[in-house]
Amino acid sequence: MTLIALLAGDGIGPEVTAQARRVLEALAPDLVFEEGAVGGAAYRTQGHPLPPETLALAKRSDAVLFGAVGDPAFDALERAMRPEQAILGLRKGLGLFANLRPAKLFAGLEDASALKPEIARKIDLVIVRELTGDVYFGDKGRGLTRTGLREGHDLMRYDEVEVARIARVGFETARTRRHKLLSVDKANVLETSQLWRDVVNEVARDFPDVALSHMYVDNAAMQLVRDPGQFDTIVTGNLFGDILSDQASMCAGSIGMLPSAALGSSAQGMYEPIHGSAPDIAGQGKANPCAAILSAAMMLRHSLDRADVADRIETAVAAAILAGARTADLGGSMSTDAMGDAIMAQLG
Ligand code: GGG
Repeated sequence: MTLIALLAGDGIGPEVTAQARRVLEALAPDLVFEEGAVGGAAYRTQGHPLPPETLALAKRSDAVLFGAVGDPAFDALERAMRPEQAILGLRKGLGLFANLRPAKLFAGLEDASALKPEIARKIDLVIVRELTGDVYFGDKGRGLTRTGLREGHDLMRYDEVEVARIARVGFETARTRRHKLLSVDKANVLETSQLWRDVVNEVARDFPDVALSHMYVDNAAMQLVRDPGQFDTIVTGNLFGDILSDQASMCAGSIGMLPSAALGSSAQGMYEPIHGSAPDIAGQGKANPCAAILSAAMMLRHSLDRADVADRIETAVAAAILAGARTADLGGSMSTDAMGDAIMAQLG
C-alpha cells in the first residue's frame, strides 16, 4: 500500500489540495489517502497546530501532500502555537532539510509575468533551499535592553554538516540540469555566510563537472528580475531561499504556479505549493490549484518513483495553460474547480 498523508491546512489549502487529489486519483488510483489536521485548523479542533497524531501519520506515510498554513485569527498567539509552526515541526520531525523549488515560465504566461515577455521566457531555474536551519531554528527570544527598550532576536546559525549536505543536493540537482550551480549568501557581512561559502567550495571538489559560482543575496534578487536566464540551479539558506523563490514566482507568472518538494535522506518527502493560505481569497473558489497539482507531480517523481505519471501531469498543466486556462492570479476568471477541470481534460 502506498500511503499519502494529506494535510490540507488552512485558507486555500483544502481547495487546492482537493484538485491535486483529484488528479492523483485519476492517474494513480492505488494511492491511499489519509487526512490529518494541521495549522490553524488543527489548533481550533485539537489545541495544537501539529497534533502528535498528525506527525505520526506523516511519519508512517510514504509521502506528505501539504496545502498551506496560516490564519490571521491566530496572529496574537505565542509563536509555538501559531499555525506556521506546524510546517517547521513537520520539516524537522521528518528530517526534510532540502527544499526544491523549480520556477519556469509556462508557455502562454508571458503576460502574467512581472517581467517583459522576452526576459520572462528565459526563466527556468530551481532553487535548492536549506530547510531545517538558519534563523528559522536558531535561538529566538524577546526581552528588554539594559535601557528598557523591547528587543527581539533570531539567531542565524549553520554548522558545516548542515551546509555540506545541502550543498551536495545543490550539486546533484545541477547535474540533472545544465551543470551550473550558484550559491547565494551574504558573505560580505555574515559569519554564517562565510562558513557557508567555505564549505560549498570544499564540497565542489567532488563535483568537478559542475560550474560553481557565488553571489550575494542582494545582487541575486536584482539579477533575478534583470536577467533570470543566467540562473540554472541556486543553492541557498532557509531565509534567502524563502524570499528569492517568492520573487522568482512572480517572474514566472504567479506564486500560484510554483510547486515544491521537501526532501531528506530517505525517499519520503513533503510536497506543497510555495504559496501560503491566502486568507483574503479563502473559501471563494478563486485559488490557483496549479502549484498544488505540480507538487503532486513532484511527489510522484521524487518519492513514489513514478516519473511517467509525473510527466503526464506536468504536460497536462502546460497544455491547459497554453489553451488559455487562467485563474484570477493569472489574469483570468476561472474558478479553482474549473482550472482543475481544464487540467483533467488534458490528461487524455
Ligand atoms: N504551502 C506553504 C505554506 O503554507 N507556507 C506558510 C509558511 O508557514 N511558510 C513558512 C516557510 O515556508 O518557511
